[in-house]
Amino acid sequence: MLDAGERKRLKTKARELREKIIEVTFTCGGAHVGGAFSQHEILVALYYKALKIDPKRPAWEDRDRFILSKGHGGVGHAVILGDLGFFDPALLKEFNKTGSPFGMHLDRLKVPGVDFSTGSLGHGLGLGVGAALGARQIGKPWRTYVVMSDGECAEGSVWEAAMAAGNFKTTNLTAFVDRNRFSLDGPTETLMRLEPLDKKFEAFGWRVLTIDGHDFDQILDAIETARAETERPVMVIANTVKGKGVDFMEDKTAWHYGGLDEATRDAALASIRKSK
Ligand SMILES: Cc1ncc(C[n+]2csc(CCOP(=O)(O)OP(=O)(O)O)c2C)c(N)n1
Repeated sequence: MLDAGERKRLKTKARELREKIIEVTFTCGGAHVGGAFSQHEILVALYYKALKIDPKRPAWEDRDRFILSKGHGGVGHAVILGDLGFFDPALLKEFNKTGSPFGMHLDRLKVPGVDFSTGSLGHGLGLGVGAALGARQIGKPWRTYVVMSDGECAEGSVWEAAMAAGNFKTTNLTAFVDRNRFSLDGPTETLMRLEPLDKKFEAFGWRVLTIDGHDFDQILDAIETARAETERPVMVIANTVKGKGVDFMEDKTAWHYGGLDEATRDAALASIRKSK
């Protein structure tokens, strides 16, 4: 349980970063803003509270590893890395522009703080299992965190990785599903039914926690529970809202990817500023 001051610090930071995501989406002409907002509190909780990282030493060997398997959420990840000082955040003016270090999906060879290049869905969990097994093999203390999307769970490779994690009992791996219930072009349950998602991961050998993915207390409790688990890897099914924080984007498939003109940008910023 967070104390009130810490909870407020994280909420204020989350709001400030949402505004920055809107600004970058405006200047770059369009981004995957819906999924960036649904994953947002999970990333803020990890980066501003849980991860053992050092922005001055992005290649520090013992750092925790983070994999944004839903690489299209890169706009949200980049804004956080810039804010933490992995690079000069002024560079984000060039986000997704020709010649800039930032593509829509972040490249680990170009963006300090990115451990794994992602974008092709379905690969992050397998990378995470590898990083976790690697730590075990060479006796390293880092933990590995993976954030997947729900639409991504339609990829067969997710289940191959899930089976391996259960089999090898990778307790140094914690994964999240950003369960916003929407994929690119509609609800997951219409396109490719996932439910009962918790039972599926359990059957593959995971301990499953289901939480409100916008509640910092629940996210950080889940991370703590996962750290203490000694038998199974932990999958956190985080119930979220696509487009969370901007009233006209919430639960709207049309805002999976979108561009903003000045009026829409201002309306989005106004909505974020009045959100609690
Ligand atoms: C292998 C692969 N197929 C297709 C795509 C194109 N694509 C980008 S985002 C997306 C789906 C987005 O829905 P979801 O995975 O649930 O993400 P979220 O709602 O969290 O943004 C797809 C199919 C991709 N990036 N990778």
